[in-house]
Amino acid sequence: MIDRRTDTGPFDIVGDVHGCADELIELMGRLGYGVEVTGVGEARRASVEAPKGRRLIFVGDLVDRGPASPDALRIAMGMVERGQALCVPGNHDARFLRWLQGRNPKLTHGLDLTVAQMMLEPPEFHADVRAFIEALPVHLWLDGGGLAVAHAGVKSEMIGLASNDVRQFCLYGDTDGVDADGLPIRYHWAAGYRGTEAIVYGHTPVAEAGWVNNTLCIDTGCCFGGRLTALRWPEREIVSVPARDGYAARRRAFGHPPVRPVG
Ligand SMILES: [Mn+2]
Repeated sequence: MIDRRTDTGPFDIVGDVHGCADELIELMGRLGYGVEVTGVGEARRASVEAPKGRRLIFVGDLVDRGPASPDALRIAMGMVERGQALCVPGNHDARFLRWLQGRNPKLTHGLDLTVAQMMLEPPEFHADVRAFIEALPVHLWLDGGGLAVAHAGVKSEMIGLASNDVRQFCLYGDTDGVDADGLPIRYHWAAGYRGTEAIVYGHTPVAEAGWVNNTLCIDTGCCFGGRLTALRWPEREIVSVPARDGYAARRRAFGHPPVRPVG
């Protein structure tokens, strides 16, 4: 469900986890959540005790690049199931879903690692993950309409809608073809944002989470050796923990992409 305007939170919105389960557990601890992941194989479970009244929101990209995508999924899935969290899909989750559906996406950009980790997991877990990602809303509209959460961002006029165009923007942001290295050319949609809704998103690793026109990117590149960051809402307090390792090589420098050329 995209339209959750009647849900006023408070929320703790967490950036791109990318399989960094240890850092997620540490960050959640800083936010007041107690997390325990125990058991092996089919018996492996994540249990979470949330601070009273608060819920987590994941901005997506739970998987790829990091060392423990199945545990990151386990924590998020269990919390969503118990009503402790909301979650939107990231582009990496969408590509991983294609693999779960047997559609053979290229095993690039860290999906190779996720697949290797998933091969050690039982078939029931594969089915649960597939159903989980398939059911995620493309973005969330919250807190009286004053807050939207989307993986790569969302335009003001798209909020509350779920067309293909909206879905594409929420997963990939403002893009236009690919560059010489085969990476999508991205533009800084937030630079032109004039909406009244605060938009919290991830997708683009930045060195520091900072507000731009009522938008906040909270992907601080944990899987690349940066930090895992959360925004407490409505307090607007930023909390982050450092990565314990550089799990993946950066292919571009941290920071917002260029503004789309006019014309
Ligand atoms: Mn990402």
